[in-house]
Amino acid sequence: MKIERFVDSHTEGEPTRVLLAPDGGLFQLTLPELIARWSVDGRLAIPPECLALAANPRAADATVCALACRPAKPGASCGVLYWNASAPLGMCGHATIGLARTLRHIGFDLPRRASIETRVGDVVATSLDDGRFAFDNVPSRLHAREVEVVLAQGGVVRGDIAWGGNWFFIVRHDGLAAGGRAGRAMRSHAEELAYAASILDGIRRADLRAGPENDGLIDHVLLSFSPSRADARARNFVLCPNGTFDRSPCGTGTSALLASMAARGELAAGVLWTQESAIGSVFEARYAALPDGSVRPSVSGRAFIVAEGALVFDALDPSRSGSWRESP
Ligand code: PYC
Repeated sequence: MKIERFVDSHTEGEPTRVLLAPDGGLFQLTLPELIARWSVDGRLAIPPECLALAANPRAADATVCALACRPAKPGASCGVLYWNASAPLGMCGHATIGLARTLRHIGFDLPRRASIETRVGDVVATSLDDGRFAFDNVPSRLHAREVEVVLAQGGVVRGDIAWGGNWFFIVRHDGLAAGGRAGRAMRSHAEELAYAASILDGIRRADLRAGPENDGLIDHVLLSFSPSRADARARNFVLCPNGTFDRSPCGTGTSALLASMAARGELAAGVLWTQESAIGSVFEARYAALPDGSVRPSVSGRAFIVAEGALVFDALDPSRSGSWRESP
């Protein structure tokens, strides 16, 4: 499978690299075929040279790759596999908005409401009249409340574990939870990154797992703060599995937060939630309640194309397929 063509975009500040077949269209494999091809002992493992497409020196280290492939089911527009520099993602909200924007950009016949297959379920991307895109996410749910994580430097944090297409550990500093503490504003990116990383480290040391989806791997930490914008309800800082933070308000993280707030009775179905990101961009979100107690979030935002072209693999480049390697 030759990966050659790409289109880069950002969604509310967070980069997406859509990977396309050499003819500039979808890869002819379906998502199940791609997953079978890239699985080792039943586990999906993105080949190192593909992980490298989402990392320095080929890409900003926050980049999420989206490999667009042929749909497996009738009625779907395409399948997509998401990964960042370290591992596959389940769903990716900002990248779904980036993918929809990119498919429009390349002239793909994308219906106004397009069903897109991801490895954790189908989502629906909608083109909005004002140029934004929205996606109806996979069912999202609260898994556990007020779980304690012990930090290596001492102290304990309490958070909710929720699914929004990835597993999130959510720590609330927004002051909105009933009976909770007063909110605080986000500090510097470096301070929140260190704080979130210490929480993820505590989760890993305790081998804390969530529900069955994605093998229960809790690989994202969402810190929720008081907003800096008058039009937002809260601001988040989301640590991703590769150690970077999400510059967008994180579509799957916003979904997990909505599921948690819904279960806690803090946000009613259909009510608009405006989520500010670590850099001050916003997503709008709301949810519909599902009969099994989970929720279906719908999240919207803007994406912008920033580059398109062909990847070049120079035989003399020590970094052509990932980390620095001297050529023999
Ligand atoms: O928007 O869902 C998202 C996301 C996950 C990781 C980075 N962005």
